[in-house]
Amino acid sequence: EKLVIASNNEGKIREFAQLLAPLNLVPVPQGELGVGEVEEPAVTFVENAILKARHAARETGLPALADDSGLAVDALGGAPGVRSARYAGAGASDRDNLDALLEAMADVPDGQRSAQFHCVLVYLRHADDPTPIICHGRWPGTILRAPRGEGGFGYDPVFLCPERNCSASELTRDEKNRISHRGRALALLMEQLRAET
Ligand code: ITT
Repeated sequence: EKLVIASNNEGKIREFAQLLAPLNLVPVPQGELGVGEVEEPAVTFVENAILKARHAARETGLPALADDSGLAVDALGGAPGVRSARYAGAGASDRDNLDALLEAMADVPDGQRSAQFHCVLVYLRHADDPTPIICHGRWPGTILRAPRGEGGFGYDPVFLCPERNCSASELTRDEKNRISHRGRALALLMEQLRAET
């Protein structure tokens, strides 16, 4: 069965392709189906993910999976949070956002640089599904003082992953998927979907 992935973020789409490969579902990025972006005006990951999933399901007539995610830094009161994709302004690149974060944290001492990645996944069986499946994955770590590694996307180069004591960019895609916020949220979603069938 086809499943539309309600995202235009190539990093996320790559991770979903790998995470969903063993399943019966055929994930199709919304861009391939002509679905455009939607505003993400909300203050919660949950609301934004519902908006994205509903838009994609409505446009395609397919079940939809949306991911709203971000990095919450404790020393910054939870910023960039839901604004992670546009921390350095609308249309900012991953690199711009990461530089803005390092600058905002320049004076934050070691020992106070804790942060969490969050991923909220919303699965809609159809556009008007009254009971979406909503799953939340969390990944705690520490913000580095300079980028390390080439892999991943977004803030991965500055996120020190405590499980391996390396940056998220230095993990292989499989390793990251096993422990990340996205991997955890998707494992929870799969449990729920299995319980339904
Ligand atoms: P879509 O809405 O099209 O899915 P987006 O990039 O706008 O793409 P979000 O609003 O959910 O998505 O923003 C998430 C941002 O959080 C993303 O752009 C990254 O900067 C960051 N992020 C999320 N997951 C991440 C991960 O696994 N590694 C590094 N950064 C991540």
